[in-house]
Amino acid sequence: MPANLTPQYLAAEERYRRARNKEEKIAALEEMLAVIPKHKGTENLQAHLRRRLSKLRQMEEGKAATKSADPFQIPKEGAGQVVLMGYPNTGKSALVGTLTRARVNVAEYPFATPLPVAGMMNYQDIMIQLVDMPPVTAGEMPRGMAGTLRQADLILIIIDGSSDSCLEQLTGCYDLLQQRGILVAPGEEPGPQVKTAGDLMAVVTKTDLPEAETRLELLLELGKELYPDGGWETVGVSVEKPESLEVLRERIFTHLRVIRVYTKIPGKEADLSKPFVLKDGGTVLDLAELVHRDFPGKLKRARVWGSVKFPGQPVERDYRLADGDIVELLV
Ligand SMILES: Nc1nc2c(ncn2[C@@H]2O[C@H](COP(=O)(O)OP(=O)(O)O)[C@@H](O)[C@H]2O)c(=O)[nH]1
Ligand SMILES: [Mg+2]
Repeated sequence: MPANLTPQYLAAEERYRRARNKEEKIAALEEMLAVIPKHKGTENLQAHLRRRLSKLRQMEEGKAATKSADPFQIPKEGAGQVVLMGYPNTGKSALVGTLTRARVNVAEYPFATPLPVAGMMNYQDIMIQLVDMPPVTAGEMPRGMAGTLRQADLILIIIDGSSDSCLEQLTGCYDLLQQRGILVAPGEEPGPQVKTAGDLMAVVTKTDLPEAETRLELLLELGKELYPDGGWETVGVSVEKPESLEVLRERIFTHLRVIRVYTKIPGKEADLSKPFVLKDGGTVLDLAELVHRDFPGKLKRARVWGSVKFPGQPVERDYRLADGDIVELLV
């Protein structure tokens, strides 16, 4: 076993072990190769990983030609999966195309997006997955789409701020979410896999066009009427206004309710380039579990910099971490 494997490497290796399919295995191996410390002691391991990767890639290429998977089942990647929902021509593809590098089709005609397209959006030091979707219309959504919405970490209802039918667009999407049991009714307890208003955001697009700001106000009011207890957040955005896109990125991150935690090896500086992403409320033990499945059993002590009183303070396994914490795991 070569020395000096970092928590980043071990975490990638753990993802490889837990991979449910070849696609995930390939992604994990690529990451292992990217973060493995490059020195003599790891040369054999690097060569071994490269061989394994090329074998898997060959198998995948063979498979792709014969089998097509369900396009509405999008494997989750990154810190969270955000699925867009909206009427035709509301600007869904333009948003995903601007915020990610996904190759989407932006068009002035409706139904230009026949199938979901996923892309990764940068937010500070993490990546968030955005999924462009085919449109919904009054009372209807494409087959398979309800499943995609149900498993999303966050749903964005996209409303065209330049359109006089923007209020119908919001009620139309809201009704669909209710009818399909995706969104809990106001005042009711959410069941498993049912979204609450906090898992939803209304995004009013094309705010560079006339009267979009006025419509934004109306949509805010309508949101409160439809969903009196708390409601969802409504934000305006335009692909022509970069500052509005920055706000949207930040609001999406906040809504995902995750924290970023950095690990450090005793006696070394923390690696601040690649955080581990935990659910809000995640503990030291959750972090250890994410780094490597053998870690929780071996974990002796942990020290934290950030959310504690003094830097490097020892903490218990059930200590709740905060966004930006640096953690030293001692085994
Ligand atoms: N002025 C303006 N036009 C936009 C904006 N976003 C999208 N559009 C235009 O709206 C039309 C529909 O956009 P598209 O992203 O294809 O909508 P989709 O059907 O919801 O995916 C295209 O002609 C886009 O160029 C925006 O922020 N400002
Ligand atoms: Mg589209």
